[in-house]
Amino acid sequence: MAGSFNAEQIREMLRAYFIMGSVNCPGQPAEVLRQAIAGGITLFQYREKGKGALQGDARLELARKLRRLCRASSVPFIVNDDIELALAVDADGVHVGQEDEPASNVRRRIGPGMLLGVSAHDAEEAERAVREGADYLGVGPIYATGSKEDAKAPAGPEVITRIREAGIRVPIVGIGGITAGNAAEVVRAGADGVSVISAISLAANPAAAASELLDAVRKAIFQR
Ligand code: TPS
Repeated sequence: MAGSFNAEQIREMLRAYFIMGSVNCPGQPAEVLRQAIAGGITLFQYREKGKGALQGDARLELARKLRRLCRASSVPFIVNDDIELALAVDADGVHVGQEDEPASNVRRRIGPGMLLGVSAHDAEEAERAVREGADYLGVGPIYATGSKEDAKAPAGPEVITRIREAGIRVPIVGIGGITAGNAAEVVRAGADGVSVISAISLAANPAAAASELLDAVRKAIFQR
């Protein structure tokens, strides 16, 4: 468990979780993030991955810039799959997938105070992640996604219901093809919030997209 945040705070952070790197943005990443923050995102993950991803100094420089934007608005900042980078920019946490460094190693390296998120595709992976120190799970892809090259087949919101039925109570965010239009069914299946790349990064108006997403999630949680 991350020392700095309790489970209730983490659930609140997961309501509208935006993920992005330079590859996901048609324009300036910092401008997209600035607008997403204005629209009310509750958590941000810097994910510099895929074809054309920045390396070295450019990667560190963009991480620093986005980290600064988040800090100025008190939006917690997570780094995807790069512990050194997370430590270098004083991130609030790290997110890793099943093919990345094992969660137990990551927990050892980041200590108890930083958030650890782990991707899980079923109850077995979810249980192991929690045992190894995950504070929250990213479950998906729920729907078809064009933002992850090695994504598995869409599992539908039912995968979250099955994980809940297995007795797993940690904070969960659904991910993969989620929009303001289908976010409610993900929350009804048992998620605390939703995580998106393209629904915000490719929106003509990222602020409006973020705000609509947050609204849809809050309404669904209120009605649950
Ligand atoms: C919290 N992941 C699964 S599907 C996907 C990603 C990046 C693409 C979504 O894009 N859970 C968390 N962070 C992660 N990085 C993953 C899972 C892995 P779109 O919303 O455009 O479909």
